[in-house]
Amino acid sequence: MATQRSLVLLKPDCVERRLMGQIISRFENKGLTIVAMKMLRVTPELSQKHYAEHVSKPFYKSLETFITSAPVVAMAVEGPDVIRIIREMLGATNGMNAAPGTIRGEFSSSRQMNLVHASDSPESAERELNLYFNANEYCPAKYALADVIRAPEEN
Ligand code: 3AN
Repeated sequence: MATQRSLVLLKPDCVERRLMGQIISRFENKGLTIVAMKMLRVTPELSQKHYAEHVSKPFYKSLETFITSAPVVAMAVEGPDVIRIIREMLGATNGMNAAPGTIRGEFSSSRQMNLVHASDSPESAERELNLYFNANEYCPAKYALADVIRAPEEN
């Protein structure tokens, strides 16, 4: 299974609701590896780049107002098939439709305030990670317990 990296953003609602720890714990408990992390304020310019596919849509202004409204936490999360796994852990975009047990299913009842963003393809991940991180901000490491999380051939 190919090791991938995904951009995960804890959005303003996640930070303001003090849910950061609970959400990060889910990724750690799953055995995924955080290889970069920072808190920042998304600017309108960064929002327009991040949501390039949505900029011309009627809901974009509201989306930009929301994503720039409070700090976010950006993370690069690494692991085998991690892009699919994290999207499944998040659940459907609209918290009202997200399955119980998923992050949005447990914590969100909104389409906009859906707590977490994660890359939806390897191409998106590369583009999005480059928006938030420089090459020298990654801290890859082999953790002591790696061998009890997955067998070597599963990585
Ligand atoms: P996801 O966060 O699951 O990747 P995207 O990328 O389709 O979902 O949408 C990003 C954000 O854009 C959503 N969190 C939501 O706030 C907003 N959005 C997407 N589609 C709509 C829509 N039809 N109406 C209003 N807002 C939308």
